[in-house]
Amino acid sequence: MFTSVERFKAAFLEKLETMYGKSFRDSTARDQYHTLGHMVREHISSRWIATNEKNRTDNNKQVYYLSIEFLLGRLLGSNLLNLGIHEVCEAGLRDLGIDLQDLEESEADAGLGNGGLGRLAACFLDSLASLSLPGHGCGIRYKHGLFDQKIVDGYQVELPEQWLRHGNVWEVRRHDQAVEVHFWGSVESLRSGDRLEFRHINSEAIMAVPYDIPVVGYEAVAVNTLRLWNAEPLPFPPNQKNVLDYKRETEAVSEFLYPDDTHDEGKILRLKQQYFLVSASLQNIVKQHRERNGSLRNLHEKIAIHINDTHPVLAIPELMRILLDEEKMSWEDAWHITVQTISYTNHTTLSEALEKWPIRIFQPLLPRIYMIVEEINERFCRELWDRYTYDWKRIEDMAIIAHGLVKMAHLAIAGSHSINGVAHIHTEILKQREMRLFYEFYPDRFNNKTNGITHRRWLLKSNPELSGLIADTIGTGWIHDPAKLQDLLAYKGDPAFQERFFRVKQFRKELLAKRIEEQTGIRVDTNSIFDVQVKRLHAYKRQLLNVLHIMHLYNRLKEDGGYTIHPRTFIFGAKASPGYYYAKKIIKLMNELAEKVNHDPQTRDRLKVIFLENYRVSLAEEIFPAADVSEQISTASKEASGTGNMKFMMNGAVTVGTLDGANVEIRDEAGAENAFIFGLTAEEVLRYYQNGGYRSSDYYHHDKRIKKVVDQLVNGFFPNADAEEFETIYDSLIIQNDEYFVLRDFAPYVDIQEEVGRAYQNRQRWLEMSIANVAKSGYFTSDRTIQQYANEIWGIQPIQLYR
Ligand code: DL6
Repeated sequence: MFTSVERFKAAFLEKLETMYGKSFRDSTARDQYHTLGHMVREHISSRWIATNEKNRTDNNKQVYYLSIEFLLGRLLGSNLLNLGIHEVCEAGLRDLGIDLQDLEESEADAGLGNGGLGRLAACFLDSLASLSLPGHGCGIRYKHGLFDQKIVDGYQVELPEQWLRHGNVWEVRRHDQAVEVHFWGSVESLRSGDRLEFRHINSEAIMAVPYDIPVVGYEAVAVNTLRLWNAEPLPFPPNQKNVLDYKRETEAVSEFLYPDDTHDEGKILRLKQQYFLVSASLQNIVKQHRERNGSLRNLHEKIAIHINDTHPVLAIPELMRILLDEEKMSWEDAWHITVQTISYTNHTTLSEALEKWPIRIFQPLLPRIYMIVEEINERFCRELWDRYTYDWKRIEDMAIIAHGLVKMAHLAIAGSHSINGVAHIHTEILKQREMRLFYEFYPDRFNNKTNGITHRRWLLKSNPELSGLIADTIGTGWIHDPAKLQDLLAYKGDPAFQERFFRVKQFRKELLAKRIEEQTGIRVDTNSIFDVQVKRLHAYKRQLLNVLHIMHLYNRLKEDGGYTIHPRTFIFGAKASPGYYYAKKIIKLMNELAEKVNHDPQTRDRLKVIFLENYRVSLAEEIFPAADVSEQISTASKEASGTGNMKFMMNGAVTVGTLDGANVEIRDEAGAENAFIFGLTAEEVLRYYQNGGYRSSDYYHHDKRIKKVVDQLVNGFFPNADAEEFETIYDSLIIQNDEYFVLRDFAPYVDIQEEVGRAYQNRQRWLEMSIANVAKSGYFTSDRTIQQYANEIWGIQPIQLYR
């Protein structure tokens, strides 16, 4: 049905009529989107079945990527691209008077994630399938993804997200593969010969029903599976529980991503979600393995299980439970298989982000799993004792259970054969500092896998204009091998190429300007520098440094009539976690600043501040191609990697950044002359943390520019905010000594931004920098990252499928 425009049109009209029982004339854009979606999914089916069949018959090693987040965004566009049927659909729909882009926009984003960690998981799925590697995702089918953000009077308001409201064309419910997951109850022990056996009794069971989404590789050789589990009640409530209570409590397990965990009830729910994901996935994996191999003895030779951060770390005790209690293995055999099967990625060095569960919550909810964790801990501590006898402090610091808490990162390290960081500097910080004791104990387990992004979504699909220009210039080899983007270096000084490159960027800036006007009513100047910071709102990411710099520019323009700058449009997009008070204040500050600056006749031609509400994958796809400047200004040592930085680079934005996360590798790849690096290094930051010696008030008192902007937070400078509105921010800088060194890095940031402004004035020079960034961005494809995981951690091979 996709082999010619005419066949496609006929099939589309027939499908629409049979699906909706109405004529094409009466159909809505949503009907048309669903029709096309169903056609595409049916088209995928035969490859999907063939891939599964091939995996079954070859009995080759497969990886399962367990993640609490999958930030997929929209799937129609990327599926059409990967299947190579975009053109035929576009042309056929055009003949019918339909704009394919409108249909794409009627798809809700699958926003089952918060930020980088979840989007990385989605990029990895795309790369696995595109490299024909047998790898599948396992996650939760949240009814509501990350909240929808509205800005009301400058404040963030959170609305429940509703991506499933109109159904999801991509998923297939597989009720036949449902499994039970057990909570609460107690553990009974019984002796069987010389073996003590354990049974989880009087538990409360719920049902995990899988919904499968096909993951289509580029040029669709392999179709892998993303399996999302939905929590549903069993037909009869366990333990005579009230039916309605049971239904409500069960459905809550897959209702929201990251439920509020300020109280115990929320903490229990989060832990339930984690076990739900892990238990359902493992039961399923093990069942398939048994069917193919008869026993679990060779599980680690056929299956790799990857845990994305610590949320799925209960995979370790759950696999032990299955091997011990169901397979009746010895502890030693079970442990060997478990460690060889499981690998773990750490995504943060922030200590507050490292999960720790109170025993009082863990033990009653998961009694058998807790017993196993206790045993793992005991054996682990015994090993530590053998090596570090009498070094009580070290053993206490490394223990998995200590001070009433279960430390999930410690469990992950003890139970995995591979532990990786996500950028070179991040891995080094893990090895030398945050996880130093573990690195000393298990030096061979630690390794680095610098993150990547799928160039198919983030260049080919989201920036067809630039992709077209690249293809015209160096051919299409880079689509399969993005390292070939390097061939563009030969053209970076070519005036004709530069001109075309410039026009592509201008075109994308026009498109974004339209979107901005639609959303905010503000018209921005596309000859201004589009200076963009889009990412989650967090103090360490230092959106505040950017804001203070804009306030400073505004002050200078007001004070000094002779001061000139190249006009700039500062664009922000960020969601703050609902309970994160400080982050929400920064959002209010950004919006108040926008209000002030955009309406001042003295400055508004040179400065604009835009806050784009509800930042999400589909909006990101419009933003990256239009950016001139990429703001990557986290406090050095705090950002594990960043992946937005790579998306900007691939679309020709020049980085203004600290030497943090993958910025270091971006600078190395692009060349120091093609990036604007400033501020404290990670070593300097860590030295300050260790030895003290930083006094933010010194910077406040000694730099008039700083004093002015910091005072403006609380002196009535913002007419719509009362004096207390930004007190928390003021206090964080002055009273609490500025934990993230915003004031320390202020002057270097102002200087580098002046350099940016000057560099932009030299159009040729700027274009050279921008082209060099695109040319050297190939390293950051997630295909490279996934190939490294496949070779160095998982030991998986491509499946041999023929078209
Ligand atoms: O590895 C993906 C992504 C990194 O690029 C970001 O630097 C890092 O902050 C993020 N980590 C998380 C985990 N929690 N925290 N904070 O989202 O992972």
